[in-house]
Amino acid sequence: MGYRILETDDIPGYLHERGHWPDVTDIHVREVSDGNMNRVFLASSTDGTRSVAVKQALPWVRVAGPSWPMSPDRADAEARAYDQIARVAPDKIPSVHGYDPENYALVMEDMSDLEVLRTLLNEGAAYGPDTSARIGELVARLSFATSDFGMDSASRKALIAASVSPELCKITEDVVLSEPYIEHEHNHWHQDLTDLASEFRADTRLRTEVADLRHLFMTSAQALLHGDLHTGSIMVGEREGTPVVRVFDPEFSFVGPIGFDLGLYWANALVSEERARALGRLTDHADQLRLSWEAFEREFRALWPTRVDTFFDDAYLDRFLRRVWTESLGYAGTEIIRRIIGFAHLTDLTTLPDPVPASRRALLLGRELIVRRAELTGPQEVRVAVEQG
Ligand code: SR1
Ligand code: MG
Repeated sequence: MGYRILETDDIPGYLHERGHWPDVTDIHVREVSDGNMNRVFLASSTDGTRSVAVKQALPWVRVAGPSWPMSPDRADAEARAYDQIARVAPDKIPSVHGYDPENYALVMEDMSDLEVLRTLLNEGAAYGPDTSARIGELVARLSFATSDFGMDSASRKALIAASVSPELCKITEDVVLSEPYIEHEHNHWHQDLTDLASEFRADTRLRTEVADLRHLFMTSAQALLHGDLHTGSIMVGEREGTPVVRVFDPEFSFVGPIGFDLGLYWANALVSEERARALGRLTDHADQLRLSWEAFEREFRALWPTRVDTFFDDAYLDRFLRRVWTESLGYAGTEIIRRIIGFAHLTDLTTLPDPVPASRRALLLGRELIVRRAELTGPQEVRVAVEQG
């Protein structure tokens, strides 16, 4: 039949045809699309005993419409990433009930009993003791398993080839890693940030450091990434008294530098901290970068004795982790900056009564993280940079 764009009324028949739903008369569907890229529907039975989410990639960027065409192949990348993550951290992603490559549609676990982490943080909730540690563990497990430490060389080459995702990588190379530092029609910012946006465009040292991070993003095939690991790609909550953390939306997945995933998470945690500071309701924000890094490092070191290639010795592990740390800080800086003067902004800041003071602090911190990343040798040094404002 070929690719067809699904509307709300198509979902009952679609789920029935695909074998996901027995009774096509007992199904209620609502569209809950929220991210920039795709459409999402939730389907449930009247008695609430059965429910699924359907996510479909459109042939364009959802928030821009047909004027920004984009191959729906990104759904293939997402399905592949879920498959890989399920091998190492099945409890940290939604269950995937099926992928339909003809329609670029995933049928997945309904997670509407959980909350998007960004939404909770914006409402003033604390992270709690588990969230950032679980994220650090997930990045460690996925990145170790899909690196040359976790896979033999030939399988790795096959993974790299299968995970090539030129269009989605180009979005990141553009909207994260270059456009905010040049004049570009995608860029926009609060009028009271015009001085900093101009200063950043004129800052040649900053530009060269971003060029370095951009080139690393283009060339450093260290491990399979989530590729867009911000707090809007994480759901949290509790099921049967146990804390639950689920990472979703890995459509930007490809084999790239591990620090990109950690850096995106750190940036979003640091921006949520600036929101909380502006509102006078800081809770456990200051701990999150450290907790995620410590969990990442602990898990990566725990996996190290299982590496498939022992030419990589223990001293090399120390060197490798130091590099991942430094690169993560750089990517955190680029993510902060693009979220304030680039294309896609964050509700953490845009919904503040006055977004300007927090945005200024965040922009300046972002630049520090990029240009001083080699000097900031641990979480405590980053704390000093954050608090100096
Ligand atoms: C055109 S897409 C802009 C952003 O939305 C996605 O969620 C990614 O973060 C991307 O950079
Ligand atoms: Mg997304």
